[in-house]
Amino acid sequence: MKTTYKRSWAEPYKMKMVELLRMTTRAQRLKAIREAGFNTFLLRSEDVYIDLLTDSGTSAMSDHQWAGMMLGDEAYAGSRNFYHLEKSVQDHYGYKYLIPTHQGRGAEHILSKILIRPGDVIPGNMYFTTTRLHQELAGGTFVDVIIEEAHDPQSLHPFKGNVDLDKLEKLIRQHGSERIPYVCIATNVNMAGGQPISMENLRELRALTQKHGIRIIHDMTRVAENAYFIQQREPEFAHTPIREIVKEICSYTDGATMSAKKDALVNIGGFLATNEWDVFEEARNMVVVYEGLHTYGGLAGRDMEAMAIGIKESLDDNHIHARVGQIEYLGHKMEEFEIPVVHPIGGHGIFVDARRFLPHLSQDEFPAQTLAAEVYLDSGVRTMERGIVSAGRKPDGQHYYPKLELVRFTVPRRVYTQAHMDVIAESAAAVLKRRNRIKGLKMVYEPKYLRFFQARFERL
Ligand code: PM9
Repeated sequence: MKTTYKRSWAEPYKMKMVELLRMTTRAQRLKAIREAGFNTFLLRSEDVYIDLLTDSGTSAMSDHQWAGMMLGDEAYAGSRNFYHLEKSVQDHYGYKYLIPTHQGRGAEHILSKILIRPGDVIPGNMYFTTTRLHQELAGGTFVDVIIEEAHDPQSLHPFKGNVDLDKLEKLIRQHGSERIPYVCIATNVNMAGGQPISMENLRELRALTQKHGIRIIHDMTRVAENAYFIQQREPEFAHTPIREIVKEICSYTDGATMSAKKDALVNIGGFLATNEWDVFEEARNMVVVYEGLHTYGGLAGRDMEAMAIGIKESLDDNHIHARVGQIEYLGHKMEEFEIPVVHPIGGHGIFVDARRFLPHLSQDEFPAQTLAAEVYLDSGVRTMERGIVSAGRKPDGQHYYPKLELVRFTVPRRVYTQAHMDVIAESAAAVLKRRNRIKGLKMVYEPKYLRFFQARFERL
């Protein structure tokens, strides 16, 4: 779907400092990617020109956030930055109780341990790697209840993050609501290509879960980007500010896990938020075992201060319009080069369909892993595999074979320019031109958990 925008957007900030990048030759990159076992996670960042591995912890902070870092109160207990963060979460998202954690998975770990009992089922709008693993480690089974369109890279559905309510209802009938501790709802679903859930769907989901007495836990890692799509695509919200849309989204949920390294514009940090006193009390006790005291949860005071300020900045309409505008610019550029991208264009990056890009490779030859390595080799642009390697293995040891076999060109917030976007699209186009000569990979080392981070490959 081509989004038409009437006037050019531009960033609502200017640059005060720059970070110099190292340019490399193809020979240097070949050596680097071989040493990295054809896994872009194992490259040294010094060997990367434009880093689109992730939007996680890679944002540029504002001068206000940096000034906030100087106000860090590094007391072991009761830091004033904790209280500022708590107020920021309450004011902007509306959740009552806050437990800071070192990052998103810290919150997932604690929440899963508290709410999931062995044999429980956790429905969700597509899996996320760390989230599902924590659910499984707590004895639960994740069940995907996202709409079918989400698994089709070419479907133009405007809200591919929506829950299929019939699927969910069937699951509730099958297992009983007592075996479903919560429905796990991600805003702007990462693994589907940064695709939003609609407010309409959320309202219906809320009504259904309330009927059955089931909680909704919100993975709010990219909630502001989701709010942008609601504003653009649901007529009721065309004139509603992003911050109000975000607050309404959160109001339909009972608690949240957050990786603040994305939307909230910080390099480290996350939290667990809940409206339930009992859950809070248990989490507050558990956080001291795994993360740190409940008023810092593994973070320095300065990091909590940067997060409190980042949350506010992330909900500014001009910020989010420029943020997603840059992604759309890159997406349209790629479309001009006929690169098979996931549609509609998502909120945090461009997802390239590796099955269509490299149709001669079977999924067992790791097309997305191969493509990520080839793009790096071409230009030093680092991307990430989001296909069979990321999906990992089922508890019974079999591979998950996801329908989506994607390479994610993830754009950090407030970091790169439009010219960088041009270079990125041109590099993908250069690889497309010689795609017939590209051979697949075989996995030669596979770690037990979250294998995509450290697996190693060789060329076939
Ligand atoms: N997401 C990403 O690059 C970083 C690590 S996985 C490659 O997309 C969601 C929707 C995420 C996410 C991390 C986490 C975990 C939870 N939910 O990385 O632990 O996208 O802060 O958050 C990554 P942490």
